[in-house]
Amino acid sequence: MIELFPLKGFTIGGMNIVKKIVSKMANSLASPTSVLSHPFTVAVEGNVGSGKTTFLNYFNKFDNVGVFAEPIDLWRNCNGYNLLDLMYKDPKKWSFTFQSYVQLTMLRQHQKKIHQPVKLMERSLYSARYCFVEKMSRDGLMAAPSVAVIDEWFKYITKFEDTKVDLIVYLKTSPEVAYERILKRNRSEERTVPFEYIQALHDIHEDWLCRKTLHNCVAPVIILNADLDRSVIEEEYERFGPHILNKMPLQAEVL
Ligand code: TTP
Ligand code: MG
Repeated sequence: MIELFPLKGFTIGGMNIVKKIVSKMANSLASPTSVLSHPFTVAVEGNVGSGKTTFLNYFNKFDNVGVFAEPIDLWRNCNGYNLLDLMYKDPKKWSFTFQSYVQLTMLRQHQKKIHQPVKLMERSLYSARYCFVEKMSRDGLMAAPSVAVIDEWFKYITKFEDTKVDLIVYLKTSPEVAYERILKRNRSEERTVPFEYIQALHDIHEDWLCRKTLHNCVAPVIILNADLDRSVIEEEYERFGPHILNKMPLQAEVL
């Protein structure tokens, strides 16, 4: 330890007590392993194409925020298999496999430890279950026994692991805008996604996060107008910045 200033202290049983305390404090401040057990955790939710990644990129510049983008690269390459592509090509066959892997990789995101006091995640275990598995189940693309297995894992994980979300930021888009963005970015796996799918996912997000009629809304929700163009969207982010960075408690009117 670097001696910042000379300390005399006093001695008990051959130990200089003041030096010992200062040394402990300095070590705990400098230690690269000083992680927080539960950072203020913000899940960024919203339809496919709502701009979650753009939102995360904006908040990445703050020193006190740890940002976790969705593990889509893993979904595209699970031991050489593109599960996202398989799921869109043959959803009846692959939805369960895909959603099982989504659930595992999202759990890992929840478990990741950080040094910053705020953790910003693109999606969560919750939207995977409450929006996507929900949709696949409604459409008969995932059979009831498969949904039951996903649910058993979901219940076990959320009971025994720290998957707590403290705030949800809902990037609300109209389905038309989300669909236009999906077409524009042209992700190869998403080429066959019809507008009706995006419309239905929108309704499910709305039921879950706005109307609160579907499943369990696990945290307070901030709703942003994510239809806004990229050129002005940062103003919308900044409006809610203090809440997202946990610097201002939420007032009822923004919920
Ligand atoms: P999103 O999780 O919505 O991510 P995105 O990058 O498309 O969103 P944004 O533009 O707002 O950044 O979806 C990624 C892809 O994965 C999309 O094709 C939908 C699919 N998906 C599922 O099928 N099941 C799931 O559980 C999740 C989380 C995504
Ligand atoms: Mg994204």
